[in-house]
Formats: sequence, C-alpha cells, structure tokens
Amino acid sequence: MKIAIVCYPTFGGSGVVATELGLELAKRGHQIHFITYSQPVRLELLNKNIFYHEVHVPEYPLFHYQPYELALSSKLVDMIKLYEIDLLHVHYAIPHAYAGYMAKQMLAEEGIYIPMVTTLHGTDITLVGKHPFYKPAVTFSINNSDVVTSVSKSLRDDTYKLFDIKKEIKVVPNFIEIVKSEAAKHLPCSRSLMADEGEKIVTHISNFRKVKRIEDVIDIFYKIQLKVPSRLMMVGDGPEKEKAEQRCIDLKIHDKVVFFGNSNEIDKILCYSDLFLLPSETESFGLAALEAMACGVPVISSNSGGLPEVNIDGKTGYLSDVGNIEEMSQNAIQILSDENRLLSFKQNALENAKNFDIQQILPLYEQIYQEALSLV
Ligand code: GMT
Repeated sequence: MKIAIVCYPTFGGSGVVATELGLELAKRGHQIHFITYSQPVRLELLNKNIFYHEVHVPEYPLFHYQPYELALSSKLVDMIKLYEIDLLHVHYAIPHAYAGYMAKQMLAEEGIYIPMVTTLHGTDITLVGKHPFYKPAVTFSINNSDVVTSVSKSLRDDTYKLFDIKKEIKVVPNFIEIVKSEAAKHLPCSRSLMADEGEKIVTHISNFRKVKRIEDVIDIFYKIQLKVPSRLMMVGDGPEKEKAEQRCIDLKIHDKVVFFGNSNEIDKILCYSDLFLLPSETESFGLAALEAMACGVPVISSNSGGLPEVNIDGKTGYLSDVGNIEEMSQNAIQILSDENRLLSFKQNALENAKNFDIQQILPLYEQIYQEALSLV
C-alpha cells in the first residue's frame, strides 16, 4: 500500500507513534509518505520505502496567522496525485483531520477517491478539541473520517462523551518495539556516571506542559530522597521547565536533579532508571510510561485517562488520584527501598509492556487500512 501519514514532527507522543508506525510499515514493504512541516524527530530516512514531504507555509504580512491547514491540504492533494497514494492516515485531529477532509474533497472533484483514517491521541480531544472554538470543526472532521481510531478505551469513551460522534471509534493501543528496548539493555549502561553506588535513579520524561504536573514530580522526588538516597532525571522541554528548576533550588535538591532537555536517547536514560514518575492531570495513554516499562522500569502514575490500561496497580507500579503526592511518594519509597520488590516490579513492567509490542499492534492498523480501502 502507498500510505500518506500526517503528524506533528515534534517530541510529542502522537508524532512518535505516527513515526514508529510508518517506519515499521515501511519495513513490511508499504510505501510511506510523511507529510508535515519539518522532519519528524524519530524519522530515519534510510529506507527506500520512506518519503518525507515538507509543508511550506510562506509568510505573508497580511496574515496574522499563517494558514497551515490550507498549505497542508494543498500539499496532500499534490503528493497524493504525484505518488498515486492509496490511503491517508492522520494523527491528532487538529488540524490534520480537517485538512485531510479538505484534501479528500479537492481530489474527489478530480475523480480521485482516497480513504482517511484518523487517529485520536488525547489532547486533541480532552484539552484542545473540546474547546468551543474548535468543537464544531473537530466533530465534523471525526464524523467525516472513513475510519476513526483512538489510542485507549478511555479516550474513546471521552470522545463519545464530549462530542456528538456518529461513527464507531476503534481502539488501537499505542505500541513499543520490544526488540529495540531489549537491544538497548545490552548497551553499556552508564549508571555510575549518573549516580553514586547505592543511589536509586528516578526518571520523568515529558513535554513539560501544565497537564504533566511537573511540580508534583519534583515534590514526589523531594519526599523520596528524604528516605531513599536517589537522583532525579528530568528529560524533555516545555513551558513548565523553568518553574521546575526553580522549585528544585527552593527545595535545595538541585544537586540531585538533572535536566537533560529533549533527548533522542530515551532508551539509554531508561536503562539505568529504577522508577518512572508520571503524575499527569490527564493522559489518554501515557506512551512515556510504556517506554519506561519496556525498559523494565516500574511506574508511579496518576490514575487518570488511559493510564490504568497501561500501568497495572500493585504489579507494574502504582496508581493514585491526581495530586495525591503523599500516596505517590509512599508507594515510590516502598518500591525503591526493597530490592526484591523492586526486582519483581521491574519484571512485571517488562512483561506487561510485551502486550503492546508493535508486532501485535501493527496488524490491527493493516486490517483497518484494508477496511478503509473497501469503503471508497
Ligand atoms: O500532550 C501530550 O502529552 C502530547 C500528546 C501528543 O500530541 O502526542 O500526547 C498524547 O498522545 C500520546 C500518544 O498517543 C499519548 O501517549 C499521551 O497520553 C497523550 N497526552 C495526553 O493525553 C495528555
């Protein structure tokens, strides 16, 4: 199949999922065309089945906002015609499903019919999409997609609750490439560079937005380090980072916390981590938690959104109500201060991650593509 994938090229989970999906589809012989405004961060172009087409949005002083949707739908029309693409898979409803629908309409005028699969990722529904400014357009583009998928049951239910959806939403969970995570385990793990003998390593990875409750991460770690000698690795970048750095200084734990910024070496950082913190306000899935588990790292998370579908309470980690810092730190201390318990949580985390292996999830997408093709 020739498939066009539209996604955000940044470090956000939706872009990562879209990129990894495209790479694996290409390995299986499909021709994949990534269409976005810059090269996706995890995209490796060294494969004859992978193409990348950049959407240019020329600046014009009349426009207060440059019309990205227009440029994207025009690029889609051009590339779909040029490469005779069979199917369009858009990740994150805003504005991709809307631009995809416009492209479909333009192509239909020329007698070209192409199905569109829309994958909902989370904030496109729960935070941004439900805003009255966007809601009619999001509802319209979901209802006018040929097939709609969501990355968790929780996100599917939220979508039905928040929008007037007339289509079936199929749940296809996010995935992880277990082989890659296993291979990373054999890389030299430079734990001793990051922590002293006897110290535990706690990690958080995100885009440092408000929804991630970065202050809770710092406060949980503050309580942990009072009881367990430990260090905190903060990976990622975003609007809440500066505040987090200041909080570490205020709490006098700045010498125990490393801020890495964005990194493409997640596996290397996770390979020496003992515990992962994800106390988010809402999380449709929690791909970062799954990436941690695939490296055998247990997770302390909130119980919001799709997190209970990924992190199993008392087995792969613990879940608490959003903002319950006390319980999250107690659970973290309990895992970290007992070597046997820590080891069994690590094993359970890895075992559960195997249920989300790309080799199991990818055929579900291939099936959905076949179904979408049969609709046009
Ligand atoms: O807000 C983010 O964390 C980024 C957002 C995205 O655009 O990638 O993440 C969402 O999609 C991920 C991939 O499906 C999910 O793993 C995240 O849970 C989801 N984020 C939220 O729901 C907050």
